[in-house]
Amino acid sequence: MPIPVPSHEPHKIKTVRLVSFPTLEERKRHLAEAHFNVFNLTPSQVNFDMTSQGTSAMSQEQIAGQLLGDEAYAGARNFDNLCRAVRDRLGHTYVCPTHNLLGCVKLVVSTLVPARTGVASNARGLADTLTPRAIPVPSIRTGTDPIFTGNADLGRLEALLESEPISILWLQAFADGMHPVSLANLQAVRVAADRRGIRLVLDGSRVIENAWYIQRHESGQSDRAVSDIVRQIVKTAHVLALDGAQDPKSTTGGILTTDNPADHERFINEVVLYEGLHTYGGMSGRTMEVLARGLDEMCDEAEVQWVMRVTEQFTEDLRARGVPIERGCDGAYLEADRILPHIPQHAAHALACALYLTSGVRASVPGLVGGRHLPIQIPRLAMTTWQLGQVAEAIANVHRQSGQVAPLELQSGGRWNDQLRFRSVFADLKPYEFDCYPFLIHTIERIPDSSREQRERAIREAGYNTFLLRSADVTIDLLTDSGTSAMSIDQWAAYDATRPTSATSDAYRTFVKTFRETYGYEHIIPVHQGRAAEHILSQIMIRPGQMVPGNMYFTTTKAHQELAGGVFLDVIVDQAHDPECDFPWKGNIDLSKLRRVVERDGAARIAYISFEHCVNMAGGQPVSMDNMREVYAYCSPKRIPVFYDATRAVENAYFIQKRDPRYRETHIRDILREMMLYGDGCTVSGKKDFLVNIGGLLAFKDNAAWRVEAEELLRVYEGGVADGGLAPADLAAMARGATEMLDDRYIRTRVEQAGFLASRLIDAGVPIVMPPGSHAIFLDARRFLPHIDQDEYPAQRLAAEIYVETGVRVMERGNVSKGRDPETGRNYRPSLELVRLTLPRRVYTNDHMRVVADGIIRLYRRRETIHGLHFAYEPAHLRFFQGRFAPTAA
Ligand code: P70
Repeated sequence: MPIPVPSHEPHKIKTVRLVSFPTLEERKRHLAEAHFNVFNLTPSQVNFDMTSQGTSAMSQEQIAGQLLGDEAYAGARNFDNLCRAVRDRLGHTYVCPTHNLLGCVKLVVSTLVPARTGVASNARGLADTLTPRAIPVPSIRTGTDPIFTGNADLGRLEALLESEPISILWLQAFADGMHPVSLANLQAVRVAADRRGIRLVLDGSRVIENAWYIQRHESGQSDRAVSDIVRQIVKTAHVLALDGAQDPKSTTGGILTTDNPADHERFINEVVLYEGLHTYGGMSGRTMEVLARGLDEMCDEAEVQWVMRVTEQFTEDLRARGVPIERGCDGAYLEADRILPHIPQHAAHALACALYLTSGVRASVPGLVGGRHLPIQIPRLAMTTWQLGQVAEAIANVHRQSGQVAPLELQSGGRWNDQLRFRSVFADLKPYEFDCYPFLIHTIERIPDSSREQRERAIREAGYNTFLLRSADVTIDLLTDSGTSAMSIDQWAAYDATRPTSATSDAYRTFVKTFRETYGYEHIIPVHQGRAAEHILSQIMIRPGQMVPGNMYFTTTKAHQELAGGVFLDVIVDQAHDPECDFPWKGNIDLSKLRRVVERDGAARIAYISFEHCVNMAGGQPVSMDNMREVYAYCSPKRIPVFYDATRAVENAYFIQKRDPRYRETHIRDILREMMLYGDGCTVSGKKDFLVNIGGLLAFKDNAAWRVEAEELLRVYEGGVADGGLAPADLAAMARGATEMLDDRYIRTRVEQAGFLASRLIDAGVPIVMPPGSHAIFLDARRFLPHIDQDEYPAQRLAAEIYVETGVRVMERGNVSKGRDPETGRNYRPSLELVRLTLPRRVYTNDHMRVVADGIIRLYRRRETIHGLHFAYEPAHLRFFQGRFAPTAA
């Protein structure tokens, strides 16, 4: 059976690395300071750094391994682990650790290459390191096979072995990044080596990519797993050298492996001289651990297929745009001489400068001066196809104007590309603007795949309730956006750097300072999550019998208002209850409804206004700036406090920027400050906008008495006044998240992801709540399954069916959630019978969204085959969490 190719990443994003987008002016300054050699730019001066060595996204297991390094000088457990991984995955018995690939080269040369002998190789790059040592590196690459362009020419090899003193054969899997080798050729070279009694050394740093090529293109190999082919490749060589910063996705490190105890003995006797000791070889314990875990994971079939699919797509994209390239194992190698025929000298450097100047993308020229290619290498797993599509556009943009690219004048030279300094001018080129996620993937978490049979069993065992599924059975989890964000490495850095205390932490001070600035509110009180703030606010503000008008209820908010003796009154605009109406401000308060309440009962009967941004239960619908201003202007003189549930305030600010022309040019941070001006305080579940996994706050604009009361309750119910029951590290992560959430580019891509998913569903006629919300898409189950009566819970069944069809987990928001009327015992049958697809922040890509949409569209096409449910077990309270169901007969 041919190996399946995944249609989305077989992982989700665990942590992200933020990308800054330097302006054209900044790029000009940086480029001049770098002497027109982009090698001299730092990653913070570029947006996308197109190099694949040491830049891969690690797995969460690898990053966790960093702290498992046992940093012993001799015999570290990490080394045992590394040896085990080599035996299990590569098949070789002996491992000599090195600090990186050059360490491997050094040991091989000093043990197996006697003076005045040469190394026959298919890789030009090897000559870069061996010719300076006066070791000849005759090329045995044929270039005649249309696919396996890295194959050795056996005839030439025999002739060389006859005529010259060749001590070893050094083949590189995917020579120079562009030339794969076939298994048959590798085996033939091994036979030739054995005949002469010399070693075949294989540089397997890109063995995965080469194995994939063999699987794809060599006859008889298409059914074999990459892991299987990798072992065979390795076993064909006498010695394997491997760069830890390539396929195993470490940041550095290397290994030299063999089955020959005598060779191993030679290596470890040399390693003490050049590298370290035979059980660490110049690597830290943590690097050995990361490398070992990387070796364990690098043959994961789905991951290999995904990475190679992305590379194929990228190179095909460039070819389709007419850009002259060679397809590399990890990207596209631009043919600079063909793109810039008018620039005879240093064309690859000139192209690199033009690309950086116009777009901020860095691609640099490696090795010795003289190459004609500019490699655009894709960091493994670190970029989305959306970003790569734009990198391809940025390259095509330069290609279209290649006639205008400025030549470089050599100012000072050298033999290596990194030494060159140039003089040049800024050519008048049209820049390329990126519009994509402003982050790279830093670590990933693999997601489970499952068969339809497994999912059918899982949902039956969960009583057709998605809350009762185990996440191990879920492929894409759209249950909630609460506490599910991917934190950035800056948040992690702040988290790890926090000095803990049960008194006042530095993190608390930073937290208070940050949110004073963010909201313009004086009193900032930390709580462990949103409902804790709702509890305290309700207790200090509500006197029994008072009313709390608000823009649609939220479950926890309303529960705490009622616990305090308050009565919630819904004063949201009527449009909010109509899923088909596409009014842009469906979160607004209907002022006439509010006025009626105040005029009827008097301002003193109103505890406060409960005003939620991007109203969750209405479908993530925003409130307009005018509505906030008007409500505040009406309430303030009457001494009716206005409290925001600002949980999704930043997303609301984005809608104001997008939909209100007066705010089009206003930064999100300034829109948010104005929004908060029209309130007296807020509660926030930090698990949403703040990009953290736990946390929240309660804030008051200027009323110190409320603060004193709130802190009294905080001490009794939550924790210390300076931590609210959170670890100080969580406060640090929240403060850092609060600066990241205000990035205009981030929030746009965040909210527009919901729009992307929505538009695919809308195009296929799937009924959803209009307009699409900020944090979620809501399917209208009544229109999706009109043949199922509401008392047979269409939204509940639809949520279960989506799971069975796609492995995607979503949430019912309809008759089951609303519950029964205690008077009559009947279901409330709310007007909104919805299924919520909620989008975690920075976790899933548009490729994930595409398969979510496709699955739901498939389901929609066969909707009449779906039937209802009845309760098998119905809890008395909040039945949606624990309830169990059984299908009704067709
Ligand atoms: C969700 C989550 C939480 C939330 C909220 C708004 C607008 C307050 C809170 C509470 C989690 C959830 C909660 C209850 C039922 C289902 C799901 N919303 N205000 O998935 O904050 O959870 O931190 O205590 O959306 O929508 P917290």
